[in-house]
Amino acid sequence: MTLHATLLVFVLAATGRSAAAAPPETGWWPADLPPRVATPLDETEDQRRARMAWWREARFGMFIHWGLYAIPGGYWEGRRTGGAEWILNSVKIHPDDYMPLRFQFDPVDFDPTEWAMIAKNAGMRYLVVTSKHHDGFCLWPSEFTEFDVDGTPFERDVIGELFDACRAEGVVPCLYHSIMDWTHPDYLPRRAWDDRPGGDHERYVRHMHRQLEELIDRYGPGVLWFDGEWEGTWTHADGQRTYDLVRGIDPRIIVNNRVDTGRTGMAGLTREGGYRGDFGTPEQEIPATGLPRGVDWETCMTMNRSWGYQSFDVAYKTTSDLVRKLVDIASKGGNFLLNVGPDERGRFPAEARKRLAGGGRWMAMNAESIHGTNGSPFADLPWGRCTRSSLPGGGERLYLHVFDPPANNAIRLPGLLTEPAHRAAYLLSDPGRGGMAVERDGADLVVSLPDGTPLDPIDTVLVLDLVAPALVVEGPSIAIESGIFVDPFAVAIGSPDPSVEVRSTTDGSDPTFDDGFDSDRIDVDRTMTVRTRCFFEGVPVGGVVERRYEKVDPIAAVQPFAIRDGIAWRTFLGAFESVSALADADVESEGVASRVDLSMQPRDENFGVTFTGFVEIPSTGVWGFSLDSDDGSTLRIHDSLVVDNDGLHSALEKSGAIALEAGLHPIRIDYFEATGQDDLILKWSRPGSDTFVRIPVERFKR
Ligand code: FHN
Repeated sequence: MTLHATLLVFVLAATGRSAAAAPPETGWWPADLPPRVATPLDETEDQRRARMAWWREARFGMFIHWGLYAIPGGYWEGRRTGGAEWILNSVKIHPDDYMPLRFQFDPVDFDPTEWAMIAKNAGMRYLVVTSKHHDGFCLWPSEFTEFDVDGTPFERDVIGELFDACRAEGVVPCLYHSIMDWTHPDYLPRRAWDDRPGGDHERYVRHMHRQLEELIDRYGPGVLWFDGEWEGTWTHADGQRTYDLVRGIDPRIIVNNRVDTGRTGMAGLTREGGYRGDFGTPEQEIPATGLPRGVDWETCMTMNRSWGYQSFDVAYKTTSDLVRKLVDIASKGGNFLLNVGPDERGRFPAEARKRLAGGGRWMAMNAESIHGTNGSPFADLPWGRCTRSSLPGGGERLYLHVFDPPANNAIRLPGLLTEPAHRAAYLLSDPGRGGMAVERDGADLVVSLPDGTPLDPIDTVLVLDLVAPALVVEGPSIAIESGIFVDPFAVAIGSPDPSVEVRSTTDGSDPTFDDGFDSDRIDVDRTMTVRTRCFFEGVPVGGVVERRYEKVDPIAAVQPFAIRDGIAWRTFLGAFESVSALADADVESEGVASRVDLSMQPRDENFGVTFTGFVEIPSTGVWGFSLDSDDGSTLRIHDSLVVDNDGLHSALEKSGAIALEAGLHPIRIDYFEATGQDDLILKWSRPGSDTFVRIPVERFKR
């Protein structure tokens, strides 16, 4: 250890702080994980791949929500209030009444080694612990606040000790850090019942940045998991500079997308537009299949219903359900961050320990089918899931996760054209048990489960090696989605592989190998339904893919008497749940804007805005429009509802299309915001393009 590090360790030891001085990178990093790699902010795709490699390989981590809120544990002043880690906000507790909780923080049973070992034995390769949650209490001795562990009877450096223990167990230690801070004197917005004066956003950001530097320099987290980015004071610019600061301090670090403001609500993925963040963060939900390949994402989830400890929250998911969620997520190429909320004494709840132990037993035999795997090549498997990993020599290993064995014990792999490397598959948990026959049935491969195969009621994993990466035929590719058109066009039909032929019809009938035509392009000059299918050696493979194209006449432009630049707006106040409610609301204010945005919003929450005017269409054709909004919004052109994105929801983008003549067309946008983050972005796409861009200001008229 260098002299500097020795001195630092000495200083930390003298102050009762953990010896988790700037951690030595060598000697503790798990040998079976790719190394941490430092890359520049303008990293290449290869550099990004290297930096993300260990995290992608890990697939499974432990989330820990722990802090002062474990002391009340959902009770306040003798009453069961719920709220868990949100209790200050849920019960409207004044910070002056909440912050003294620190004098009760004395988790005498806190055993960081036990926590780290439980995570390791559960098959979790990384651990994300709350350094600071929304209540502002810091689980490490910070130079920049008194509201930290130093101010408690406990006084130990929780983060430092836990990081040391994780490293000793080969679990990568990481930090959750809340942007929102209900007790810091500079954080804005204040809670409505918090009458403390002052507050300064810029000063708060500087404070937060100083603490981030302190945390990274002292503990070296693998991931910084930001949260609480949704209040209006935190901006895209704040997200950008915070991400750049963090990656500048430690160029190896991985940062989630909640550092910035581009997260699409609880669905968690990052919208277009250069928002920072290395991975999406779906919360309490698992994305459906079909996420774009190469998108990094991690679902975070509670075992019961609470992130922070609540003794009465006993609604735990079963071990089987949790394991199958892990498998489902891995089969879609994502990571699973599973939460534990320790109690006020520093103990994991017994029900959580049981599930972690149960999941650990499954992982002890099947971890190879999770760690280091990639998503399934199949869209849907009725009997379970599939994960896969590369084999030396160019082959590929499929892990067939059998949740519900078919009655005939035939594990069918639809459309899998790649040949098996051996004529047998085997149980991952018992390779020596002898092979399971693998036969080709047309374009499918079928693995036969022998009677008496010992099945795991949670998930039986079979291994099937292929001679090359799996080629699976789901169906042909059709270049243009269904829709309306004005002028005739040609649509390209693609086969997934030269060995697979395509047959199509345009009269709505099912294509067969003999009577469908095999053109790789279809001229669409009238309203028609294109139905197409793949055939392998004359046998149908995958399903029929259908697209409907409707020929329409463009709507004529209007000739208003007088035209001026800009678009008119009116605002409304109220707790709306749909844009239709605006019709009954009184106008609060009105004016003219240069474009559709929220520059005129009367307040942060519970308001509506209506825009009316004209949009100038440059050329005749089918124009796409999209609304990206939180909460609901609609777009009408003439009297047609072109985009319906109404309802209470987090950031969500929806689109529609309409055929228009070049010229002016009347538009109306209705929007409402209930509570939380707000957003309204109107875009359009030109005929023949599927790229949506903001409408140029000069195109708005009134
Ligand atoms: O408000 C937090 C909540 O307390 C918890 O930390 C979750 C975990 O991702 N995130 C926020 C809710 O979306």
